[in-house]
Amino acid sequence: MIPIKSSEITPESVYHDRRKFMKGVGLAALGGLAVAACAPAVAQPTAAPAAATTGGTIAPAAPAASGAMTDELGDPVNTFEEITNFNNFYEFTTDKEKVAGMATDFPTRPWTVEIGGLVNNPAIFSIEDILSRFDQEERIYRLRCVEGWSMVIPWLGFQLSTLLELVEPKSNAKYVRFETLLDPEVMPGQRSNWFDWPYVEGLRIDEAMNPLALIATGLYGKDLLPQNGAPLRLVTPWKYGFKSIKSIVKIDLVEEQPTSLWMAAAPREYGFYANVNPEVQHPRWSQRTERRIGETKRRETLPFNGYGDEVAYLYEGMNLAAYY
Ligand SMILES: Nc1nc2c(c(=O)[nH]1)N[C@H]1C(S)=C(S)[C@@H](COP(=O)(O)O)O[C@H]1N2
Ligand SMILES: [Mo]
Repeated sequence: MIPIKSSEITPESVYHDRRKFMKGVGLAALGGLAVAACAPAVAQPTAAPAAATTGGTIAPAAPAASGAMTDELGDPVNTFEEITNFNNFYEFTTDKEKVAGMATDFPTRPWTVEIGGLVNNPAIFSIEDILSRFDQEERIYRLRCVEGWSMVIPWLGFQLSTLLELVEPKSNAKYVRFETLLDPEVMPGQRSNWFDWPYVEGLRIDEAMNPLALIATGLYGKDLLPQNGAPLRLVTPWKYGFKSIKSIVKIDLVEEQPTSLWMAAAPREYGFYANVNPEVQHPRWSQRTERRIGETKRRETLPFNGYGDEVAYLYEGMNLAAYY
């Protein structure tokens, strides 16, 4: 992970520009699919907020002057070009601008995901099963990488909670453990011993059940491309981007807290919770600001990446500084 240069940091408050956070906004229903397939310039403001939020008022989407797609704070979505050509996917390369080219031929069909561990109904789903069983909806989320950059991405996907409810976690299941495909033949980065492959990530079960936690299968109304974690990846927008594990083949309900690839690789630098927190600095750089891809000025990083109203309750009583 590349540290940001301190020269790039412009400590300038963006809070006063921002619209008040509105629950549910930016969570467009399936109806948004056709809209999302269009270029942002012709898309309409987000319609029909999803019913399932943590409660509270569902406000209408903030109309953007240009009619462009925006998140609930009014920030425009990044372009398809940006989202699909600037990637972290170490199974291919650590060069963000080369992932797309190297992943072009990554085979995402056939694909199965196995869901097991401490569940009553273990299952193996093909990607076709997943796409036909779970209604896909559009969700516009900010993605904040621990390295200090961010994007706004119009994902297509479904709530992780619906998948977990289907397999029925047992009462002793405390965590969800996710695993990426292990295949050094097609993922050349896995031939390097720098990391303990496969990529693993985890969530506490209540985090996984939170309505914001999404399994993404597409973006901009299209199937995910390999560089973004095709055919299915996790998205937890209140956490640093490394939690949103790509190209998942296995999901296990477990009793013990899983050790992620990053925790194993650099335990002093990457923790299990990894909630976006401007107050807690990475050992090698500050997390106070971030650079939105496509912009030059840095903006202030928001606690929980701006999703505190939805998720802060999960961490009540915890010393967040200790859970980087
Ligand atoms: N399997 C796997 N998942 C991964 C990564 C990775 O290297 N391998 N990188 C993570 C990091 S650090 C980030 S910031 C996001 C980037 O997602 P994007 O390329 O779709 O923007 O993916 C995350 N998921
Ligand atoms: Mo990241």
